[in-house]
Amino acid sequence: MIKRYAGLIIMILLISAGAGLMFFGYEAKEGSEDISDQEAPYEDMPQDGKDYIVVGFSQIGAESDWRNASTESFRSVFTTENGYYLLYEDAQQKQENQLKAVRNFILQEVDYIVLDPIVETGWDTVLQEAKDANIPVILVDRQLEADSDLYTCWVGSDFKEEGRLAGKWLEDYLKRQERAKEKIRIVTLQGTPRSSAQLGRTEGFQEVLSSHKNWKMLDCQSGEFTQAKGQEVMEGFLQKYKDIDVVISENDNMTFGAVEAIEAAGRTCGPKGDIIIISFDAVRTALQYMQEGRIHADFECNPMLGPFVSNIIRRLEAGEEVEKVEYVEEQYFDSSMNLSRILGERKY
Ligand code: GYE
Repeated sequence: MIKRYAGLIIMILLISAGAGLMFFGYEAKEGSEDISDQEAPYEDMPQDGKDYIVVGFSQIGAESDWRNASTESFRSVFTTENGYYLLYEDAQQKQENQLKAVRNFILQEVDYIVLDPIVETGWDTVLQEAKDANIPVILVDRQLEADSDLYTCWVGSDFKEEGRLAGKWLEDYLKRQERAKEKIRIVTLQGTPRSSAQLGRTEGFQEVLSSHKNWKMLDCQSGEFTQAKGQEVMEGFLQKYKDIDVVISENDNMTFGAVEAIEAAGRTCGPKGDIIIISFDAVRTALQYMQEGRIHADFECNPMLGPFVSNIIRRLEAGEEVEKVEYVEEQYFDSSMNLSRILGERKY
């Protein structure tokens, strides 16, 4: 904010100096840049004298329902009514776009940078640049590998725990079905490779898998967290493997694609069908799929991180300490629950 005012004052001084030169007959040469024509740093920021907190948010993309709910959460909290001016950048699934966005935020002298890192590695240099510019970086959702001095804090989900819970759920379910000793053939639709959501969910499930000699992981392939790719990968699995007992799908949109592929191949899934489907995110449409008896269980990942980040910023503004790492609360859903009641209260 202060930086911004300093910028404005300098601009006013330069404009007045320019006007003064013209008054004394020093006209600017044709084609040379007239400072008064330069774009204001924050184009649509209301010029009402209020002291807005400028937040640059680098979002990953729009690959899933979860992601869209996340974007909506930030957009609805970081409004001018709430005292913020939001610079939003969609990286369209590319780390290079995120690096560019963060560098632009630094050039624009934002007050805070919020980053949801697509993958875990490759951030050290840009984080150092933000640190050198004294701009706090708040990480959300996915995590990254870097010296913890290079960012202020992180808030998001425990992906490894989600994977572990999914494994435990399968263990219990098979017991209840009296299939605990049977050979269980599993395939996994993984998310974006090297993203912390993919790594954590894979590792957590793997932990439980390794304690069951009769569970066999036939294949793991990335469906990039999208419905189209999830469907394509599942079609491949169905052609390659005659017997598949369980599909672990690392997000709901890949699950929608997988269910499509299974049904198109004349196979069945869900509690009354022959393939067990376990999914992650628990967005509304997935819970509807569960209600229709097409998926078994879904492990929630909370996308509503906007209010958490706003709270962090308010505390930082007040000079308070914030938690370095903050996990949000999550639950799971399965077809034994009262899904119409749950859907009635569901916000995403
Ligand atoms: O599960 C998936 C999204 O990072 C937790 O990204 C997020 C994941 C989420 O595309 O749907």
